[in-house]
Amino acid sequence: MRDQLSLYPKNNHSRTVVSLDGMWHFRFDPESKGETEGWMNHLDSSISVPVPASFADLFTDQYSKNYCGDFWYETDFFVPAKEQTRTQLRFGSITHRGTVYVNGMKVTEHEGGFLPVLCDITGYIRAGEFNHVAVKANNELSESTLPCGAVKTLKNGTRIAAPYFDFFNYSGLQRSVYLVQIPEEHIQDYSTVSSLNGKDAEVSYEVVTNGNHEVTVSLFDKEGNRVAQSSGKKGTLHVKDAHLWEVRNAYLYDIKIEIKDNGTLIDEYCDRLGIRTVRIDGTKILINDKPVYLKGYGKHEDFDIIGRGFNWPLVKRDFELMKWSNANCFRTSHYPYAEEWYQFADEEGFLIIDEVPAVGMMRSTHNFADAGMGKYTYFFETPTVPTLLKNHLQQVEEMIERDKNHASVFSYSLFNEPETTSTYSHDYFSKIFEFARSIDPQHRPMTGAFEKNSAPEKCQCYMLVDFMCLNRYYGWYISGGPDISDAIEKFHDEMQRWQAKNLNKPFVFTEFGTDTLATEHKLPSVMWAQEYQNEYLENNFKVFDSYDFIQGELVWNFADFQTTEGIFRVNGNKKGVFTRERQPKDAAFVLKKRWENK
Ligand code: BDP
Repeated sequence: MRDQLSLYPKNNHSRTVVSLDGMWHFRFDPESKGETEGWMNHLDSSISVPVPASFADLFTDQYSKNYCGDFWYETDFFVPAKEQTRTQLRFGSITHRGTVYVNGMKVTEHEGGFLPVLCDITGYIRAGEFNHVAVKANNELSESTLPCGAVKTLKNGTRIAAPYFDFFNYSGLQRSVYLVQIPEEHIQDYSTVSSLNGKDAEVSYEVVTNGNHEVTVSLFDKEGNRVAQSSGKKGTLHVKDAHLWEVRNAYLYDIKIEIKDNGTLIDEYCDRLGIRTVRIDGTKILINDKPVYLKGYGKHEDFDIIGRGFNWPLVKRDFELMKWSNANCFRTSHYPYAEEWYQFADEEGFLIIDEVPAVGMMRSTHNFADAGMGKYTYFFETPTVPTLLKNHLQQVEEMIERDKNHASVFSYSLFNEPETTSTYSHDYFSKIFEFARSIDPQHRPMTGAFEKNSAPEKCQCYMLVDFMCLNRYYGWYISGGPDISDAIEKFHDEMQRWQAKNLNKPFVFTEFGTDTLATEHKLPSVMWAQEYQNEYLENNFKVFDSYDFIQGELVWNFADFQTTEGIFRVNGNKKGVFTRERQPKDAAFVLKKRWENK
């Protein structure tokens, strides 16, 4: 078995982690000639760019911002000489795909831009010396890779992205890169599943190592007292009077896994562990057997200049704002985020719907508007589908592999707004759901976000999900402005049709919102003004509160974010409750008040 992605790099007695973040050399390769010209050995005429960051907003020219094709990064790194060691490079992500070369030799290739790339470089490096890493990355979109889109060639030959999704096609080395040294015999992976037994809890675990030495697993409370221990690669930790990880009241234990040879430490790995259960019971979502109503946001990894680049201060600020507004949940729309988001959510007691980058599964560059207009593009009836399915399954596997131990992750979302009205889509998604269910040790509820075309009478996929997630824009894309009273009637009409189906499943709104300019105020309200956003929200809340199977509301979006340019977007999508600079629009106070007592 290969080393798994769940082990976020950590320094300890047996492991050494060195950050390779900083300035790297960079070069666009529009003619894809880098490989034949040997750029993996040395990047001539390169410029310096920071890692982690998207490259798009670092520059002042259109060409660089919208560049679509191959591009290269390189840097030198020192490898400390150590006995009996495996050396790895771990990229938080390479967007959307990449080939990694060490000292000119190809080490690995990886498809998908939002999950880690782990390379064993032991056989490629010179220990005790400087070594060279080059990455050939590529950010083209197609209908056989995730997220879906196309590449458009302008008359002058320039290629640009044509996303079938509503966020800018940011790319590059957007997450941290680490050099990791671990012992030859080491912990490759672990997973845990908690169950409750009165006041006590049981944490069953499975550890994967590449050797036969003894494994011990211990659990420590916040004060550092060992509260449970077990040995063997599989076992159970019995925790008396367990402190549970509760929503917005997190308690984290430390789990310590050790491999020892007659008492001598070979390898260790420590992690935070929240004890909690997740269950759907009829129309209720239960965490630790208590119903929870989801309050929060669909988000993006998005900020000025850094694009989708990972940034701890931004994580901190976003959690402060979410807490201030009394939220308890967010969806990682529309791709798995950097791992640090999940670590912090574990600490802050936030629930996460973790989403795979299956977005744009309708052939349209105005997907968001077409989502409610009955458009049908035969997406799951084209020859690209087998490759798309392969990539989709791979990314579901890597996402669950990476995130399976986070207490915050209570559900996986396996799509956003695909076409779902054909038997082809049903066949496609049946395979995705069946696979996802078979690999999640915690058997979390699986879901996906449905657009309005997925109407109760037409949708062929709602039966696949454990709880329904609806993206609805009654009062924005449908009957907006002076027509808002029609919007509410239409909204009720749809909800009554769902109700009549008696699905006996929770429903969560994973998107609803209006584009709102932080500068605009008007009475009576007009679309795009802050007053309209508030009225729209209040109207939507009245609908939500009329059906007891509705168990959550995640507003679209937490903050304004960058998109492709177009007549629908004013320097990006402005549906943020907060501005892109993370300051509140008036709607933030409306939500804060509602969620205080919800
Ligand atoms: C939905 C998409 C989301 C868009 C949103 C919008 O899921 O990515 O940003 O609409 O239009 O269709 O704001």
